[in-house]
Amino acid sequence: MTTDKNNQEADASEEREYHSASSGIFFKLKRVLYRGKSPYQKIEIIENEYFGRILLLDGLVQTTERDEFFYHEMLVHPAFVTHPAPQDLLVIGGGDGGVLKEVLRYPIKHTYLVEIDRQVIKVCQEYFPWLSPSLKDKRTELVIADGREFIEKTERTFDIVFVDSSDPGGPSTSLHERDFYKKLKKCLNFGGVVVSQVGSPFYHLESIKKKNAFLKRLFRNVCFYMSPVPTYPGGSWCFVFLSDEIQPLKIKRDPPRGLEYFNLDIHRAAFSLPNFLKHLGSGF
Ligand code: AG3
Repeated sequence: MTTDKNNQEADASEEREYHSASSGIFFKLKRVLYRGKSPYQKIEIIENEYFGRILLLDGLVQTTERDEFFYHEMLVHPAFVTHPAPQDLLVIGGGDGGVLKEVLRYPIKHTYLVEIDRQVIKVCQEYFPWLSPSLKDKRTELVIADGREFIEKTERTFDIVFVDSSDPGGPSTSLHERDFYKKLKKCLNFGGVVVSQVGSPFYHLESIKKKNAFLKRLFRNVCFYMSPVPTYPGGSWCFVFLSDEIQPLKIKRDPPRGLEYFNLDIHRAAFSLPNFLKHLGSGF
């Protein structure tokens, strides 16, 4: 039996994210690099022996040094290998710079990064310096704003939009709603694509089903795909590829060299869904 003292020690030396009321993931703390509160959320950067540096927002794991490539490569490259000539890009969220790092591997003209929380950008520049050079690239235009308000106001249109939100509940809530996608659609060029993270296919299935229901009314092609992300709930993550014109299995180009996870076999396989998700989406 554990004593109260042991429990206290365990709490102080670990960071935990609960995935359900009775299960989750824990990280032994090697060091706490930053703990703070912005007007939007609690921001933490910790160091763990195995995963290296870890960013948590409101206690939810966003990025780890060791496994960030699964998520960032799988959010970005499927749209790039299927869009014929993406030039104007928009990234909503993604203040750690990981999505931009992948986007800027391609010869694009311009990308916005629209992040609501300037403190996330600031601490990630300090503690994840290998992700953030992309923020200083001359093709990048940084905007500190709410993603939904930005798309409501902008007169620009885009070839690909990446929605790198956190879970619904905190400042990302509006990025999971129908109204946001309806407005986003108006910002797309002909042949435009939107890719969003939509959560764990295991823990967040109900929310994925709800999204599917309204997305199918907005876009002709609603194509869910999956990838492992070892530190996210369930270890496997779900994304959605949305377009009226582009089909994700019609591949137009090779990915850049030097990726750690994504290749064209992975691309094709990622769109094969398990039986409990197979009925979702449309347009293949
Ligand atoms: N955005 C998706 C994070 C979702 C994680 N959810 C969780 N741990 N419950 C990641 C941002 C990385 N650029």
